[in-house]
Amino acid sequence: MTDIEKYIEENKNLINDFLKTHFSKKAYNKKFPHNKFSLNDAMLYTLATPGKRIRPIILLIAAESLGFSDKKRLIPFASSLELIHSYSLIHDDLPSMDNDSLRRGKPANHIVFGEASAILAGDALLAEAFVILSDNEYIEGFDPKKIIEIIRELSYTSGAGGLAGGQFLDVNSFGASLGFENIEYINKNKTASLIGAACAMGAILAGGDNLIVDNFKKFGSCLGLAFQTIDDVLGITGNKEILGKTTGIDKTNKKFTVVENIGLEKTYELINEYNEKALFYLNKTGAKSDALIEFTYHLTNRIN
Ligand code: GRG
Repeated sequence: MTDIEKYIEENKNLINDFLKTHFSKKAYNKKFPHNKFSLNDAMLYTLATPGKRIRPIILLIAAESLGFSDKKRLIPFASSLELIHSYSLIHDDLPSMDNDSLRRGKPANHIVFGEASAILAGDALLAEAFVILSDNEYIEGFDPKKIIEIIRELSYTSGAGGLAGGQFLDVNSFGASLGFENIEYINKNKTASLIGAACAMGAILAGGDNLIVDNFKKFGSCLGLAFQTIDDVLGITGNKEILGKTTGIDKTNKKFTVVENIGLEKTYELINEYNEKALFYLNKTGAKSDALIEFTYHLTNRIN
């Protein structure tokens, strides 16, 4: 295992432990005798299934690269990103969106719980992320202004200015042959914005000034563009068992990704360009960036 793989593994466990403990303290498991499952079951079905946890991990590395060493205090904020991400995956798989039946190697949320419950599980995860970000126990000792800043960052990114805005254009473009710039615009919003927010939140919590936060956000956004582009490549060349999700779904949905637009060879060049741009902005943050550089290359070489 490389150093970054060890780091990811250790921190993944901290995030998973936090999520388990947080939800065990909550009373979202109310069900009537005729109910087979609670809302808590539907939320945790997707949230607790092993994912790569890259968004929380990147918040941790960003904060640590600016010298914030009390990692335990960052874990709730980092984990809130995973709730937003899991909600977006649940909604993304719905019949009215990507209509996919496999996620993280298991039947998608709506296949198990039904469409209405899956929508509500997604909604509840979205809201719970902000319950975590404003929880007295977790915010203790942080400057309240910083907490408001991270809440603004994550709420803006989750809404029209990020995930929902990008997804709106995406699902309303099935069958349309979009040019490169429009595809990149969608990717920037639906995927890269959350990775940018993760970096910005880490920098804010570590006390970075506006310029540092802005450069971290740009670093994350470029990294996120590379991440989505790799996802599109894996959607064509990847292995369904390793990916844990359906391959070829974009083709089924008549969704034209960067790969159809510029071809596979140029797509690999584009991924390198995004990474170079990411590292350019990272350099401008002045942070101790070794782990983030390693993380960037780790993501580029991913197979799932
Ligand atoms: C407001 C109704 C409404 C929807 C929310 C659904 C949505 C907006 C946005 C979805 C955007 C989306 C799902 C983008 C795909 C991003 C992506 C590459 C997901 C895969 O992420 P990984 O590889 O997955 O990190 P794991 O399973 O490892 O966590």
